[in-house]
Amino acid sequence: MDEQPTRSPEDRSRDVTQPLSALSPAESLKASSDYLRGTIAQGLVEPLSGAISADDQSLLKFHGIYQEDDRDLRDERRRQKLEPAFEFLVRLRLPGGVCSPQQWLVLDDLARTYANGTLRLTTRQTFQFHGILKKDLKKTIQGIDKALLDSIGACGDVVRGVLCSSLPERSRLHTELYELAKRTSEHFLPKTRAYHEIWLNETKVAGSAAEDEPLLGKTYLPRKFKIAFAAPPSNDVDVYTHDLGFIAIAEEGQLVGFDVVVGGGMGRADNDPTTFPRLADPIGFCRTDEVIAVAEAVVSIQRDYGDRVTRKHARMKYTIDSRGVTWFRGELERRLGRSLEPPRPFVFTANTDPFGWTEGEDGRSHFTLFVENGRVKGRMMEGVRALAAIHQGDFRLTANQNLIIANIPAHERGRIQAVLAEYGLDGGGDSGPSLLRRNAMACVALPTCSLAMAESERYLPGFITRLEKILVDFGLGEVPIILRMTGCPNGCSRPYVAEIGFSGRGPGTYNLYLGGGFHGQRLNRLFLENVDEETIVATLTPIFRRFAAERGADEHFGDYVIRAGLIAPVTSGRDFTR
Ligand code: SRM
Ligand code: SF4
Repeated sequence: MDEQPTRSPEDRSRDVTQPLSALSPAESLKASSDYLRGTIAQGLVEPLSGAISADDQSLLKFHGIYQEDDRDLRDERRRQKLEPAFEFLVRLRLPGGVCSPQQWLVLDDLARTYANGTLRLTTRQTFQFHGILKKDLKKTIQGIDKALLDSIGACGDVVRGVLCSSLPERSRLHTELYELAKRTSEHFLPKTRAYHEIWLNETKVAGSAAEDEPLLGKTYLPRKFKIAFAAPPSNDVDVYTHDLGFIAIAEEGQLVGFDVVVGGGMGRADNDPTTFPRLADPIGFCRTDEVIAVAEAVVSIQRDYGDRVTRKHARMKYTIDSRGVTWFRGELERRLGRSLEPPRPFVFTANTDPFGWTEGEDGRSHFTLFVENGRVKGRMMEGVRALAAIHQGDFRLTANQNLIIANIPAHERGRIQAVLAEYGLDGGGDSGPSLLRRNAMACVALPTCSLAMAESERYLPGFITRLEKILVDFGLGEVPIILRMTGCPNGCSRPYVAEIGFSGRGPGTYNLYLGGGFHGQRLNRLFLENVDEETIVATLTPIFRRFAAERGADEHFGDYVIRAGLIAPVTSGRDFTR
């Protein structure tokens, strides 16, 4: 583990110089929480309700847990004068998305025993359990701990799980990036023992008032903070949507360092132009051994300058938007004590996953399994369980909600293929689902997400069936088009970089966005507001027809709608709301 980061006396003084009363209520809650303990332990054993208090719900997020309720049952329970069907989501911290087959088997057991019998692979390369009751939360976390995994800092105002390109065919580079993602994640882990005390029965050490968060202090960060490592030509982590991104630069096959990009994010609110998605800006190049120092300096700037008064303005993208990239670079260089070299050239070609079999440089094989919207359930869940029982490599979750059965020794490939075939999971190649479906993503939304305004995960598969037919009729079945959907404007499936994006507005209605960059390099723009499926299909059909007739060689759909004058390109975050 890296040395504990420290704050300078100047940084530490920030804890006391800002009067908490002037800040958002979330700040006082964090400050008075005794380093994220609150009254969570008491709330867990309170027998009269399946819920816990509102303040503890906010603190629970730092432990990787959200309180939700089954929204399908809301009306009926209200009629019966019952409290909502409260349940909890547990999100693991899994840097780089890698786990062992043994860990998979434990998680599969936990999903069947305490959750809703499914595993959800998220857009940030980790697992979520849905539907856990309050009484089973502790047992679930203890089960996760037994598998040498945890959910610390998977949510909350901290550095979240760190992403890393999945790179099935580039074994050496993946090893290097994965190690860095893990180190970076560990470096920023909260230091409080609250998680161990509450969930794992660790005894609080007497006099632990001396406990401290050396880097972040007791108010942690103003808001969530996301980091990703990408390896061109693959942008499978959508690096520009991150607060901080590291883009691997290789020379003569060797990793020499990273281009650093800062200030990305997707979240926005409807009818509030002060909120907008934003893509990260390049600010320089750093050597591989400088990654942690750069990350720490960037995080410390956001700690000190992020907006702690207005929470919806608290992400680092707004800090950079308000103060400017030049200011940010200057502040970063001041904290680093040196100038950053200019960014180096690289090329991204796609943000999707290569499906089916690939072979790594070391001769090991990898199979990328398409998991529709990340939901592992039913026959697929049985199949992956059977794979986990014999697999000698590891599992790799992708940021596109898919699963790689990775590092299969040559002599084992036949056995793995046989299990894939037995469970009908071998259709990752050309015979499988359409390109549109394989490259699409939907966020969770209903029935668990408390912020959802429309369906997403449950709705997208059927909607895609409708679009697939239209695309095939126009001869576009083999043209990759990136389509993403969410049930609200928060952007959990990163819809604002999709060529076709949807965000839910209400039951059965969505905003339609067009013109995103094929490999995540350009935001899309609002094309139609608050429309239903019939309107969307009636709108997209003639656009697809024109695309088929007028498409340039290898032209992508997002580029075409701009060239054809159907929509103006978005050039900055603020421009998104224009
Ligand atoms: Fe998200 C909140 C699900 C990736 C932006 N997100 C939520 C919550 C926890 C709802 C809540 O606060 O009560 C959702 C839980 C629903 C459920 O029942 O599972 C939720 N987010 C997800 C996941 C599971 C979607 C998925 O289909 O995979 C993803 C879990 C990622 C993980 O493993 O950590 C997920 N969320 C994202 C991403 C994509 C990314 O990070 O690459 C984004 C956009 C990028 C960004 O952060 O800007 C994202 N989620 C949000 C936001 C808006 C943040 C903002 O800056 O405004 C919220 C709302 C909030 O934080 O207040 C949110
Ligand atoms: Fe929930 Fe909205 Fe995120 Fe979808 S985008 S999971 S509806 S918060």
